[in-house]
Amino acid sequence: MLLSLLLLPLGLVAAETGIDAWLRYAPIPEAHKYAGRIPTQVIALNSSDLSPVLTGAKELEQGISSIFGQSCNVNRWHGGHRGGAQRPTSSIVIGTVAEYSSYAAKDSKKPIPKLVNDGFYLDTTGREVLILGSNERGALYGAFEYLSLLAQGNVTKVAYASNPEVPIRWINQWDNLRDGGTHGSVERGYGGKSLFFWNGEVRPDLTRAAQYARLLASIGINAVVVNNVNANETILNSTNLDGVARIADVFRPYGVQLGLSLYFASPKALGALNTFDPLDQSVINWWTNITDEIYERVPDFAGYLVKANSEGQPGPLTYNRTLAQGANLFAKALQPHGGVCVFRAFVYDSTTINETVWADDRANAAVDFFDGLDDQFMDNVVVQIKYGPIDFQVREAVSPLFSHLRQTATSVELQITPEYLGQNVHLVYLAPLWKEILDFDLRVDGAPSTVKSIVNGTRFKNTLGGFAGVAGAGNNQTWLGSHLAMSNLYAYGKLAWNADADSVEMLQAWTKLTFSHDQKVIDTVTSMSMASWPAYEGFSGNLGIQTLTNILNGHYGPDPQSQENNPYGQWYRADATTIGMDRTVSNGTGNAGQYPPEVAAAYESVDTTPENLLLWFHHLPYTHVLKSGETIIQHFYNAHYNGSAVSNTFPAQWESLKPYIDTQRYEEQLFRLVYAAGHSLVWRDSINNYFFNVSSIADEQNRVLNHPYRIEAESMELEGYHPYLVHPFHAASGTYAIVTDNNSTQGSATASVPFPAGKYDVAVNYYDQVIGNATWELYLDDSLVGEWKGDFEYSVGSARVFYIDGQSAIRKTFKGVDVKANATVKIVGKGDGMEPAPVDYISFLPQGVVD
Ligand code: GCV
Repeated sequence: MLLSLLLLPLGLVAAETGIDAWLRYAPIPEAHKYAGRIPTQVIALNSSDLSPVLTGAKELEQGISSIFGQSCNVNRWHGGHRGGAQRPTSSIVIGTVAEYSSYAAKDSKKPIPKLVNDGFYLDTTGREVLILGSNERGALYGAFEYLSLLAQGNVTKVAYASNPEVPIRWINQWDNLRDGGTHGSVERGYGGKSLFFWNGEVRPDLTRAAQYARLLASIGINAVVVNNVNANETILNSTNLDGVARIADVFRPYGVQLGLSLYFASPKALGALNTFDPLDQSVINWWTNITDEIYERVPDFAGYLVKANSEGQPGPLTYNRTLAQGANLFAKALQPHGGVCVFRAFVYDSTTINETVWADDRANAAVDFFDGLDDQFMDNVVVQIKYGPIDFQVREAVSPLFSHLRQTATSVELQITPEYLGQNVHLVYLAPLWKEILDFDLRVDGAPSTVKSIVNGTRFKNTLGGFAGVAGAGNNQTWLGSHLAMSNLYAYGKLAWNADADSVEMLQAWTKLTFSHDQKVIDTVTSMSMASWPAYEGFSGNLGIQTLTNILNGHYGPDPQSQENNPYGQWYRADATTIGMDRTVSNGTGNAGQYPPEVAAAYESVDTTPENLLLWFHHLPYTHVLKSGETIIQHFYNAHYNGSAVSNTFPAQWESLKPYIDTQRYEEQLFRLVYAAGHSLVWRDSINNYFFNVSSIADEQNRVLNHPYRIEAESMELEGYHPYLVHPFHAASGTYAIVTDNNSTQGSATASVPFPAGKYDVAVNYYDQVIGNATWELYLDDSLVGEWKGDFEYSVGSARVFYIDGQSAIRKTFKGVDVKANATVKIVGKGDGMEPAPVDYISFLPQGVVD
């Protein structure tokens, strides 16, 4: 310990994998200065061995020893004389408020402010530090709060109560029981395989599941739904229910309850009934029995999460029953046990909408489907609503459904795993996006009606409700695939506890806990993270047009065309002169009219619609002039240049932190940032080329399709390589790439360098598919500049990419290369498997130029 304290100021930081996330309890700078101010004993009040109170006590012991190098042993008080535990000058008392009142002597008992379920009181002002929970879980939360202060070097005297604003603070994991298939082990997860399931069953070793519960408890999460909402009925077979009970057992000491997603047709698929009609008595009995069986195994079972009649999932509509009848089927079975049925509002039917019908609109689906059902749901039903009416896009209007359900409790579904926002390969800090949603005022009945006030129950006086976060955590050491992405998980928990938490403050606390107290680290991570969502929006989809990613495959790289001309309803209706969804009542899909009158009126008119949602609500000419004076099309071009330029600043910003961050986390993050900077240029060029092609309107600054530093691969002298027309066309510079003549053969492309002698960053844009590990070599005047392999797929967990397109497009840069006059550049590629060593272009970038 002493050694590590001495080494820290020198910047010699030990390698870390990221598995401890923000719970590293790293020794704080000048820890010795705190000597005498840190308690030396924890007194755990009347706690059983598996109680969250004891977990909290042990966490305090471990944390204080690690942060300050000082022991702080746990003693357990089980009633009777309080001297049972030795009372040194300074101790921490942790327990429930009820236990505290038996423990404390009458004369020294402190008045405790009012606490709601899971709330806690932290008081460091007296001789004893008090950590008191309204319940055992609350006490654990208090322990984590105190440790977080200590780990940030904050020993100021405080006394306050902290209460969660909502009872539902859940994580949804979209974990499949089996790996393989189109979605792998964790659907939309980029951090490895499922923590819970393998080969159709619950994993024998649940060590990581317990560690996950610890991490989640530290940010106030009280339940995890462990299996995919695209559920499989076999989760309910008796082997799996035994397994599920084992997961609940490892969660319990952390106060984390377990929930399950259900396959609506299970009575038929698993129970061998000939129906799954929610009103059929045999179906009702089947669900009642299975629910009772679950509670026998998991007495504190949280409840069910149901995706029905959506994306191929069966549901009550299959039998002409309402969604409320479907939800109540489960709610009734859960009610005697105190469980909750969370029913998802993500219901749409892609077979009934058609882009050529001007009034058709997937964004209308949820309100249409839930119309007239508000007074039909049982009290233990919560309707879980994605933040926008489509699907976790880079920007969406708030879902209008929040304003329609007044008698029904609702929760907001946020996606921590950024399926449409760079899949944790790109950096995107999501708290600012979430806060825009939570703070949005729907003005129901002309009165303040923010989304946060609706889901926390204050607006419509509901007692349930809250937050669901789709986390996508997996079993690699970083949990989410990227170190910097963990700020999103942290911020999600903090916002679910208190939706007013500030994006920067959360980020900075997280940075301190995760990386370093050094101001340079805090400032740099803040600057990168706060710029990241705007940058991503800049180079993906602007003005509310959605992310413009490939929605048919991967949801990762640029592919605007994939959103049009299909029944998935993520359209933006671009033609040669106009673009955008007309969602007005007067002339469009009527979606604006799903909002309460004040908001509807604002969205109805171009002038009063916020510009960042202009094309979400309006169909306009590319030449429409924005408040900035730019036309829509010029705004697209500029935003893509600006956004990708910001992304290209991230690697150097991160590099400036090298002395402060351990090598492993530093290198792993740098790898992603460098890749993402290159990929942001792929995005930029792809989207700009596409819209230039559609609109025929040139970039005023003459950047689009004009790349003076590039040599197109298809224009080089080719041997064993041939030109390849890329689909979509805009995913290649000049629409063509080159591929080797056969998958396993070698090819070369040679050209003379038409630039003056000098120092250049030489960038090769190529494609790395998952179907092989081709190799490339780059030569200048026959001397090797560098060689590399097409093995990107092993280093990141993003969508697996089979094709030569905007998702597999990638850049390799060699910095500061000396190029002689009249040099010859040659690239040699060797195919492997089915990967034909594709190359798009080579750039010779003068120092400081990004292109
Ligand atoms: C779990 C989107 C995602 C799907 C997800 C679905 C949902 O369509 O791409 O992977 O399925 O939303 O939220 O149910």
